[in-house]
Amino acid sequence: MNWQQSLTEYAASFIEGLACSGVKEVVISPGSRSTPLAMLFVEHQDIQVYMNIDERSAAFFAMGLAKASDRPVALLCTSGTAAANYFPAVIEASLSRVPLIVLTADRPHELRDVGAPQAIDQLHLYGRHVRWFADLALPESGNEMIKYAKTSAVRAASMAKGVLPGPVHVNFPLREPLVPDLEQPFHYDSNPALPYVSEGHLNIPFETYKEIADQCSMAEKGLIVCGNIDKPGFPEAVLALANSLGFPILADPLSQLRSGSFEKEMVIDCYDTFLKKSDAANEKLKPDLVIQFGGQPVSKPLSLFLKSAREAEQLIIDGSGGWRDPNRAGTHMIHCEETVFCRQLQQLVEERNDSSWKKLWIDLNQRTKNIIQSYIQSISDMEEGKAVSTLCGLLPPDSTVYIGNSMPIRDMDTFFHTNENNIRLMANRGANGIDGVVSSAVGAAVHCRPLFLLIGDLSFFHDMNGLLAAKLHKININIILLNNDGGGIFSHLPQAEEGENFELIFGTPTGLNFEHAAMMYNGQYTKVLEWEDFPVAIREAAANEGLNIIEVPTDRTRNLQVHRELWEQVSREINKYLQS
Ligand code: TPP
Repeated sequence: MNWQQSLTEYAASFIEGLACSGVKEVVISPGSRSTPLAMLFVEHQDIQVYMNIDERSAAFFAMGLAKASDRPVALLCTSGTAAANYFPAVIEASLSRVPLIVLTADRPHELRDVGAPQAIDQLHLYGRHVRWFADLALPESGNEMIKYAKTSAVRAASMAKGVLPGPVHVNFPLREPLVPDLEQPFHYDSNPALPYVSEGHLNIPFETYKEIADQCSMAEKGLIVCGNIDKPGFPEAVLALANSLGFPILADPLSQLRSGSFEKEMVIDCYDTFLKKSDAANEKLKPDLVIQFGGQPVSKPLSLFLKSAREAEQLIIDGSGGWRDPNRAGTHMIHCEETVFCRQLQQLVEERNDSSWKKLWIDLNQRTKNIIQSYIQSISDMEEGKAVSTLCGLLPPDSTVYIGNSMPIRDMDTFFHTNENNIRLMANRGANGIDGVVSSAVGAAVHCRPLFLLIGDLSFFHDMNGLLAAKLHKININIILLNNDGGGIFSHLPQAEEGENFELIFGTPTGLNFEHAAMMYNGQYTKVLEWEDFPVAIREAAANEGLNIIEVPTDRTRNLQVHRELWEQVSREINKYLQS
């Protein structure tokens, strides 16, 4: 067997190992050192290739694909700083538990650390942000090496989608010549056989369920808190548990509990607003038992509320065995798959009928929702809260909304209320970066249609390169660009009072004309200047193919004023109600 055949057999075996482990997509950035892998990926019938020139965007795009499909996605780049550009997305994927298989081509060992071109130290490049790292052997022929290549791929995929899903890094040293033999490259695939990986989930002993059921029966003021969690079957399971226990569910927008055809009586969706400004509510609503699922909720008032509930038992359920307790208020860490936990516990708990506790939460929630909705209706000028609230009412059934960080995710928390429309919400809430949001959403849009991206202007600017994937791969995406010309969130922070350098350091207006960006990427562009044009723009965008950008210009000072007025009104009316 000549060198070219050995190289081909080895690299093809690795790719075959990925395909057999359920990898269906790879995002490749161009380069020379990665040649054999790139050329062979394109040859594989079961793997869809997406080219993406900018590695930073490529990695977020891959993360969006993986998040939306719940399958591991592979990434491939050349050696050098290309690999370093994956870093922000690797961090986000690690924290938000998204399976990525990062393949970085590298120089062979004799060309490392000797001043060779495009050679950086790629070993353990992503540090502790990956679940597994391997520096593969150089391609070689022979059954042992083929088995090694295939097994490494199977292992990489299994680590990526394991109990704690996340990114893995496989560094692939390759020696020239790099061009593979494309005559039937995958004819080696049957021999040797692949190892089979059996996967399971975390569970707890029956006695522990019994103890928890007893705790729940004794609790008079129980609550369930659901943060970011997107697992099929979980909404129904947790709602059934909440109904049996009579515990209201404080449901983050990313819990997927606010929208769907299930019964939502127990879902509380306005807690952020009434906990924010009402001491009386915080006092009256103190729980004695809290069961928490999912990532950290967006709402800061909720975190403070849970942090101050020092007397309460706080059970933190994590099916990936993590330690999700930033409030340091957890009294029990329970490593158990969330849906299994709800179903098993529900069988053991006593059914509880109506309680004044449950009524109080539902009542406060409904009153707050009424105030929010009538206040928003009274606004006539272009304002972000109104834009988000109106958008929520216009979304076609079964839409997905990818939500940018900063104010968009907070406004969704305030204005996205329970509905039947089966809307799926996604966001990059691992590291809460304003980077890579466009690319992530474009990646998710491959699997979710229609998809709306709700994003601020700085986050949009930060990842404008991400629009190229939409153009080149003809992906349908509708971007609602909330343009307040700068970072609106900073106006809500104490530094906003600190005078003349605020705009320079925090506001950071760019004055960009985003219509040009839309044109550059062949997108359709609409600027909404009157509310009556907004529904038309959304409807047209949802019906259009390709990239649609709807810009909503707003004013940061006015946005702040509207939010404050709304919170003051809720605070006044809720406090009055609680004192009556
Ligand atoms: N850089 C990264 C990569 N991530 C961050 N979270 C920040 C900086 C800090 N940051 C948080 S919000 C924000 C910045 C710079 C401003 C975002 O502005 P925009 O996207 O326009 O949203 P708005 O605040 O107006 O809602």
